[in-house]
Amino acid sequence: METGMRKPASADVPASAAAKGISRRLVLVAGAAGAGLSACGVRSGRDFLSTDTHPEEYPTVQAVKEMGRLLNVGTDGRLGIKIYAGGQLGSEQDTLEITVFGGLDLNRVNLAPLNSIEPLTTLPALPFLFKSNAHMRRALDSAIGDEILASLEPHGLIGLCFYDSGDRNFYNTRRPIRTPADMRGLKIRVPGSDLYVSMIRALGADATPMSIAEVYQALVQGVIDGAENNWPSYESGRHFEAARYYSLTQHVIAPEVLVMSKSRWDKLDEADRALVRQAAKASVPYMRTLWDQRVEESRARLMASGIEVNEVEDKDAFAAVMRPVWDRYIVSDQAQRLVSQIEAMGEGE
Ligand code: GTR
Repeated sequence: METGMRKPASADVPASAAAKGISRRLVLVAGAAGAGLSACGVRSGRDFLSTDTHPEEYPTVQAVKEMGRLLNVGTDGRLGIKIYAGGQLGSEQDTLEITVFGGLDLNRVNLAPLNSIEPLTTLPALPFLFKSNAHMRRALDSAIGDEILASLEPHGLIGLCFYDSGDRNFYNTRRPIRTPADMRGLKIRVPGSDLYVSMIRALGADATPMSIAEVYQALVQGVIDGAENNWPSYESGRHFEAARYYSLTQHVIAPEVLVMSKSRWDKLDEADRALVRQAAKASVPYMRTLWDQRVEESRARLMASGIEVNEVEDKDAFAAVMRPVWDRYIVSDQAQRLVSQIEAMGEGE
């Protein structure tokens, strides 16, 4: 989970970054990266700098670590990855900006913060599009996934691979959610994405976009009533301590994505680009194994903690209310074709 709140701007922070609330630490790391220095100031030139909002032991962080190991082995130590985990460099939105202008080389984010940058990234998060995790994996392992990854390049990002994020479920401090009507009037945190705002509004609830780092405090203080996320994030952000009702709506099954700064990519030769792509792809099955284990472990620990979990008998009722938002986000022939291909593909496995 992201740890600190944003630090106040200081004299060390360039005015443009300060205006955007980008942390001083991030600016320092970005400066070091630009100068080809490692985080401790020793010239290394070999480590790609990467960031993740999740803590060290989370499967996304471990997967990028594995990618770094593979790069290291494949290049006799010439290439590697240094990861700043735990959101220490700031929110996904802020670190993405830094990645685009080359201050960070790699960034593991959810698709949500990319939604405002590239419309095709909203497609995998359309409510009730994927029927299961297997369906999502099949679609994103195919040419459909490659097309969505490639759509990031004009925005200064190279999409390297997708990682799992399981299914997102609603949780809140007030009541179990069994029918869409139970959502009415609740204040629900969403990531900074219009699609998520639309979904929540369709349910008659109030959408409050905020960074995941702020959710725990907002729940405790009653600024929001709830949020939505997968089992591991609900657990690792300690959101379950404040919001005890976890309701299995499974409304979104969207992946995480690993991106590289295009400005860094452009400086690599063809052989190194191929190595980076291969190592990223090779980290995907590794991540999936860790992910499946982590979901089970988180679920077991959470159940033992005494939260109230409920199955949702009639998911079609949620789909009926939430699916109409699709029309607002399927805004090109390309998007329509990709969605039709995903639907026609079936679940597989
Ligand atoms: C998690 C995801 C994070 C972050 C978070 C959120 O599932 O792994 O990258 O996007 O959701 O809701 O902000």
